[in-house]
Amino acid sequence: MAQPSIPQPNEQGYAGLRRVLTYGTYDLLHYGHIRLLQRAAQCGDYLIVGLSTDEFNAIKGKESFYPYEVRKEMLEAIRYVDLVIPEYDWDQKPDDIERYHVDVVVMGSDWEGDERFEKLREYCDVIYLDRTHGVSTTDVKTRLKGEFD
Ligand code: C2G
Repeated sequence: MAQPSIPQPNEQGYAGLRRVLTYGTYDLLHYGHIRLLQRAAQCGDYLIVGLSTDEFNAIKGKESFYPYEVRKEMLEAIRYVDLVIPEYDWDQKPDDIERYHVDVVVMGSDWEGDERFEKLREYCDVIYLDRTHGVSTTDVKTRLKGEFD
């Protein structure tokens, strides 16, 4: 698969263009997702989202309502998102950081302290943003199921 184009270095190199990377399933988009993406975008100048593939979701024990291509289309329509790449396993993050010259990985606070992200401090900054309370894809599914049963 051809790699999506990413900003090339200007005469100052990559100076001044702070790249942010985050990961997630982003199924049934809700305001918790949007608020995370909005704040992640404020951590730099260019926001990349590593979107979990359907196959990786199965590894994570998740089954999304929308398939990858639909979730990707929806994320790409969000003003805060500059690029969406596939997340297909837990171990690709250092390669992503190098390939896209990432300066900071940002995740919601439910991931705070998780070794899979703490180990990335070897490559770039890692920031956890407060998770938005009161909303989750699971809750939305459960409440909708209850209303239509
Ligand atoms: N999030 C949030 N507030 C919520 C729900 C989610 O801030 N109410 C954040 C999560 O912390 C995460 C992002 O939104 O940073 C995406 O959440 P999910 O789609 O649930 O992604 P997740 O299952 O956490 O997958 O390799 C990492 C995984 O792919 C992360």
